[in-house]
Amino acid sequence: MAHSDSIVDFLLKEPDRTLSGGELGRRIGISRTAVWKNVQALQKEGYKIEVRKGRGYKLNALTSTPVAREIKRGLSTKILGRTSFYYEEVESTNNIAKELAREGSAEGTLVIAGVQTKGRGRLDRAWESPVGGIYLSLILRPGIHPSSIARLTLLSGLAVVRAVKSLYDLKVWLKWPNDLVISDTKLGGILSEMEGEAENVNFVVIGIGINANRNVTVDIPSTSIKAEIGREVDIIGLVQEILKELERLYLEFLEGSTTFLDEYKKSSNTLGRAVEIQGRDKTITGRALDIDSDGALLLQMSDGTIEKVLSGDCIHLS
Ligand code: BT5
Repeated sequence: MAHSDSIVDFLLKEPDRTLSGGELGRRIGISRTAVWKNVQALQKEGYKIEVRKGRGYKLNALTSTPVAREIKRGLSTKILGRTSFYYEEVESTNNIAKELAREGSAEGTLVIAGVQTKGRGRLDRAWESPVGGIYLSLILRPGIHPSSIARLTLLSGLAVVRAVKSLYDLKVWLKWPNDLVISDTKLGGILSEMEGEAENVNFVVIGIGINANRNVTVDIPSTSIKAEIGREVDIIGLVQEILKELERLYLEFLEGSTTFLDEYKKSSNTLGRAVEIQGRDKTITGRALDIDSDGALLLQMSDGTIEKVLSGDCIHLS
């Protein structure tokens, strides 16, 4: 355990006491100066540690920054987020997660950042990632056929819907294939990426971006949870809840369950609408009829035929 982790744990165990540097140092086996250096680092991470001259340290509040030790505290999952890495600033959490996955990092490894300087959407579009948002990526090793990965995008969206509903009683809708929206304004998005061979997936990285405490200005209408509920979001609590819900859904998915699909459909704001799907090669228009177990959108065309679409940008026309 890192010394800073021990300092937080000792201060947290005795919230009403002021613990001297000497006492903390003795308990952990480091010098008073080392204690002081660690306290300074913790303060920088956002921990409200009061320094009482000549007496010692008192913890007034934990940090709201999603550092690994706080994500882990009270985390109820068995796989997701058991190993986690927090960065104040990165280019893209998906890029780091992919590197870690290539080096063999365990399933469930979480990469989370305060800011992304090159956050990515699909097709290398930019994802605005200022401080105050949630930017996380998870490594999964589901051992599935590449064609099933679209389902993981749906599952991840559903996990966010469940988590935001349970913590904030706020309804998030899922715009096929990967948007999280509230009243047709974008709250977040999912970016699933995989590496593997034709028949087998080596790993999948699920990237989730959510405007939690910060609104962004982009080329489409967007919103944040804070703007919707009128108060600050507990980012650590929300991340833990998303991990809990996603793990539940993921384990069911691995057992072959497709029950999530009905729940997904109930949260879809695409179904039943006239839509335009802009694919790589063509754009088609039709009515969004259904979503199948592969995560594909079934479109009813004007001549009554059904087209199955696996990916593309979806524009709601009605
Ligand atoms: C997405 O792409 O919606 C997937 C976004 C995934 C972001 C996460 S953050 C953690 C992980 N690390 C990464 O680098 N990425 C993932 P797409 O459907 O292509 O939507 C991109 C479009 O959304 C942009 O072209 C803008 O129009 C809009 N946009 C950009 N930033 C936004 C934001 N913060 N909030 C709402 N809309 C945004």
